[in-house]
Amino acid sequence: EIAKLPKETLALWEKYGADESDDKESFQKSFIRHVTTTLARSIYNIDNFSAYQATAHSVRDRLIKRWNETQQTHTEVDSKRVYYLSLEFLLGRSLDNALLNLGLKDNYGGGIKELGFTMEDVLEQEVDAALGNGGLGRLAACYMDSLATMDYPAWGYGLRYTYGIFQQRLKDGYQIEFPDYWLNFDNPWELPRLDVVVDVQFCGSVNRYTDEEGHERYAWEGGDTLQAIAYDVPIPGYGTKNCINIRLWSSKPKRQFDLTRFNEGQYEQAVYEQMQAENITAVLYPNDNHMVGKELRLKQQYFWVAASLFDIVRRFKKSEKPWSNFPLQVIMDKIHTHPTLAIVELQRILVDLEGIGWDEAWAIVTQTFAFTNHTILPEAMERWPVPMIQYLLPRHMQIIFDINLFFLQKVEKAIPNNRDLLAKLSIIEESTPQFVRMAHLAIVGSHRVNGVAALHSELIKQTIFKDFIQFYGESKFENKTNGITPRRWLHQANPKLSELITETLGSKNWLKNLDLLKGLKSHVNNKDFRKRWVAAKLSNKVRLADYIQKATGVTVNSNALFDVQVKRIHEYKRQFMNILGVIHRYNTLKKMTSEERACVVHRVVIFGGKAAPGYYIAKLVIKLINSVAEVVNNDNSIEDSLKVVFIPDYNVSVAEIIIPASDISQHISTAGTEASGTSNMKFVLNGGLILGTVDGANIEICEEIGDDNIFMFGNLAHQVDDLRHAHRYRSVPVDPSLQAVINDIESGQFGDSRIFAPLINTLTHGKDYYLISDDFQSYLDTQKLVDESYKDQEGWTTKSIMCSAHMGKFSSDRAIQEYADQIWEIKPVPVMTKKHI
Ligand code: GLG
Repeated sequence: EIAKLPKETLALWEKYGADESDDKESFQKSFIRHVTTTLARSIYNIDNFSAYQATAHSVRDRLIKRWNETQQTHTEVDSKRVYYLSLEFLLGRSLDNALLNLGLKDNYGGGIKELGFTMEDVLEQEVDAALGNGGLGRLAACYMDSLATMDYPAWGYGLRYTYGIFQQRLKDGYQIEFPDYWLNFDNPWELPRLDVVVDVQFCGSVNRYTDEEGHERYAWEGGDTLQAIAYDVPIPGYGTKNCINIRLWSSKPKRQFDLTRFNEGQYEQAVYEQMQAENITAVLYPNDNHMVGKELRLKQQYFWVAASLFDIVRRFKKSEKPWSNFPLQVIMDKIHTHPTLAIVELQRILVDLEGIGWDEAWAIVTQTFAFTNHTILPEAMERWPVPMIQYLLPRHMQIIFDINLFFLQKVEKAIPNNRDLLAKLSIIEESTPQFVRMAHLAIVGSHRVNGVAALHSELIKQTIFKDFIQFYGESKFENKTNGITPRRWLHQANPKLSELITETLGSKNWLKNLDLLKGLKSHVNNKDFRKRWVAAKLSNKVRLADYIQKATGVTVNSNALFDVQVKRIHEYKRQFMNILGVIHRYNTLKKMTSEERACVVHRVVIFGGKAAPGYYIAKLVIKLINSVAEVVNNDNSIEDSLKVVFIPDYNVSVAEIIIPASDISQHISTAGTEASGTSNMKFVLNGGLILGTVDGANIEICEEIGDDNIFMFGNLAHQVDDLRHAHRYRSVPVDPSLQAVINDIESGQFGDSRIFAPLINTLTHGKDYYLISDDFQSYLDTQKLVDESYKDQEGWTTKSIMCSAHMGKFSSDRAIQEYADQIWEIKPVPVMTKKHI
């Protein structure tokens, strides 16, 4: 119960609740206070890690104040909030980001130095919060940064996995996985809200009854109940007092112990139940763009949406507005199909618990949800077996059947006598067993659907969602091109370049309005500016070379062209094509004379990325890269003209080192397969050029920076079907250069060729689904162009500057602004006053 404090205490609250200031001395005081009281250490007993913890706690104190003020303001204003439902938030490290966003970096940096530490060492101590697989999770993190920076009343909802994405190590060139127990030490970036607890029910049965007014109602009864506990993660905006919240749920058993069983001597059984409950949020599924049909995953999804919706509904009910206002107060963006059960859960809350009629409830539900689709790959489309849902969520299954029935009735009415269309649109796939098509449910239950890049948003209308256009028309479907936050991906990751840009443009305003980068164009011929631009890149390359040395033991030359491909390992992303190209390059270099070799551009080819633990072919690609690296790096005959490295355990903080150091990065997915890509944006923003296919956001990047500043190649999306058809039904000869590379591998040049047979097989007997052979020659030709361009260092520098200068569009601020204005219909709520209590 909330205490009713006498008015006289107010003065005390105001006096003592005043902000600690942000100057150097205040930081030092709070640092020492946290060392002695929070950590129970002393000047004689403090290492870099404790220094990190004390610094983090000092920042946390300030964060929490802002967070509190923001929440109070949002409650007072009570305007429409957006809820970003994402199973993944790939935040990476928080300390540096918080220091920069709160404007504390200089004072804290100076302060910590005087205390005997360096900020660099301290920052290095932090473990990444890696609650995501790749692009989807990192996008969520960038969007939260923009939402906070732009003062939007927004919440993120996700799961607090005990184990984030696995740690990748290499053994004999193979990937091996280690658990990422990131909560080993206390996590200063979360606030455990042990008072915010939600019961979540599973299994049980549905009983029909008639209520007092004679209406037929359904009650979901029995089964198991678990508890969701909230952990809040404050997300500070840049240059604003606003600090928003990501609420992550952790699972816990409702009863600590089954006492009867315990008394009966069944101790293990009693503990087992506890373990089961804790299991739900134990681990992030390590699959990217691939669905796994595990029951535990479905349980995670329901656990998360049930707890989140309970919370959201509770917040709405506080305002005592009528239910019809719900969509005016709440918009939920479903990130991919993962939270689709939220549609069903909200309908259940409204109909079963609140007693609202079906149609009225359904109108509220559809107005409340928007759906962002992040992939077109069929293997990523979620489908859940009907019997599994029926068992875990019996009432939800009934509701899904009803939603489907009413939807198909509408279709039948609008387009009569088209059974084929009904079957195609149905939420239920009539197989044995039946399946629920989550994407269909997501479309039917949302008022808006969008893709994440122009091409992707077009393709979903032409392929996976084609049949829905017949019924809904085009207007329900639209595009919102992804974006990235310039605060983390330039300002934080590339301080030298950021400083140069700020100096050149005369202010830091570009960090909040990325279009201002255009101002760099008028400096492109300024000698001093160009010199500093090149120097920044070189120092980033030296920093990466040091990292590579430490992480892999390979020495690379910072003056060579750094050629990077870092992202999840996936056949559609074609790291395989890259390494096949490397083999081609290597054997070409070997055939050259020393004089000839003296004229070629030296290259360091850098790979990084994790493969899903069960993805055999992707793991074999890693092995091939490492086997090639082993041979190439130890071959003195090519005189350092080529080095190949695989950087292990690619994650957000490693990306922050790699991206600013790239000369060229590869985004070479088979056309039409990469929904957007976001690392492409990060590289170009940092003045790195890209070599890419006509796919995802590459296309829009090209439009912005101009085709002189990008290397594009390969077949186009609309050609892919025909090419695949040709591979399937005619025997298409393998491209001759590719065949030569295959022969090299098969000759044993890179070790036992039998190891790589399954990989080669995907090209030869396996119908080359990702069209490596079709694109190979144009890939090699374009690589040659890259080399030629790089020889002209002045020309390259101009391109590099022009690249950054034209990247304004790809700020996540632009993306968020579009979502806010066009889909979510929300307005900023800035925290104006300085409150302390
Ligand atoms: C997806 C896609 C990426 C996309 C990202 C964010 O594969 O192309 O950039 O989401 O929208 N599943 C993903 O990671």
